[in-house]
Amino acid sequence: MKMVFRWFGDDNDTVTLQQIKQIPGVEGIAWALHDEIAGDEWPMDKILDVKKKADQAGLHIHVVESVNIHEDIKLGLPTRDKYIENYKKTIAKLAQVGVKVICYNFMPIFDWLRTDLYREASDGSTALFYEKNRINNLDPFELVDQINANSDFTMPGWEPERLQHLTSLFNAYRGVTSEDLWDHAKYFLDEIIPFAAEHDIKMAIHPDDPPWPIFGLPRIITSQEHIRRFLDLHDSPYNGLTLCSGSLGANPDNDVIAMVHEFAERIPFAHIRNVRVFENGDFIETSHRTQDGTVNITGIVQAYHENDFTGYCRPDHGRHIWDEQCRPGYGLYDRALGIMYLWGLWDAYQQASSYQGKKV
Ligand code: CS2
Ligand code: MN
Repeated sequence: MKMVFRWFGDDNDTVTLQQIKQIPGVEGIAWALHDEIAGDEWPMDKILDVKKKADQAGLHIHVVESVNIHEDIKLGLPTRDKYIENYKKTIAKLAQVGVKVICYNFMPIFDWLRTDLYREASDGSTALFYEKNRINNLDPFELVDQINANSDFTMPGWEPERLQHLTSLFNAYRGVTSEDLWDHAKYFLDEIIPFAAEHDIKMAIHPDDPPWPIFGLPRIITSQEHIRRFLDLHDSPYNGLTLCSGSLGANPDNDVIAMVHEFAERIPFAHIRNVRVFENGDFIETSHRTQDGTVNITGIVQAYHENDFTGYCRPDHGRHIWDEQCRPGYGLYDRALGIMYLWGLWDAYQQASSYQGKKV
């Protein structure tokens, strides 16, 4: 298991590369050019700038999260070919600087969705929270205004330039069904996966967060069955999965341990984090510890270990603790604690298997 840490760049993150380097066992960053608009070809000078900074800090840049997909590709519009060409050009450039994995998602309009960025727990910490009933009754425009008013950062998936076109985006999706989305995903994969394979870059689809349709928009990467279908759309080791335990864990019907076992060969990137799901369907992000949420993190790490997982892993989100002022979900402290929990579990399984004479 190779540990990485998400980094949003010099101007867009409170966490520094040096701090990241000081977390035990972290060898690289999961990064992106966050000011590039989905569909545009990434400029080489900006890619090299990130590489230079990471090199200086002693961290690698093997994992990109995310190269976002233009809505026209998800909508299956004729203009998609132009954006797919740009995507390929970006892949070719990333291959040149040693990138191995590209994480991306296929969610219409919105990326992750929460109703509250700073929900306070009884211990005074705050965390991302999702109130199911409120979403069911909420006008998406209101939510976009609230999210952007409450964050000092540009948040991936919530870029103001993109969301100012919200009305036309909603109109464009009118009548687009989940089966259409499957067709459009297949078209994308058939174009991109052979190209990525030639460049030895594994594409790693991130599940939908939360894993169910929102605001009448279809969502398809939501369950074990759907992930199987997605991986079968184009059967290649380069059509891979970012298995995010927190996104999928928001639906208690999802058995993430079973997914690790079934898809192990196709997981170049693991996101490991916990959530607590309540009876009414609300959920809050918690510490990584198994007992603190409803996702069995211990069992998940065990499953990765049993499958001799050699892919990249990151702690995904964290709470905001010890008065840290940071991007919502992306503070230093709780994610660093999460990493130490993951290493603790991993090393214990490693030790136990070596004791039993198994290969370590
Ligand atoms: C991430 C997602 O910050 C987050 O919630 O887990 O934004 C993730 O990076 C994307 O969905 C992957 O494309
Ligand atoms: Mn994730």
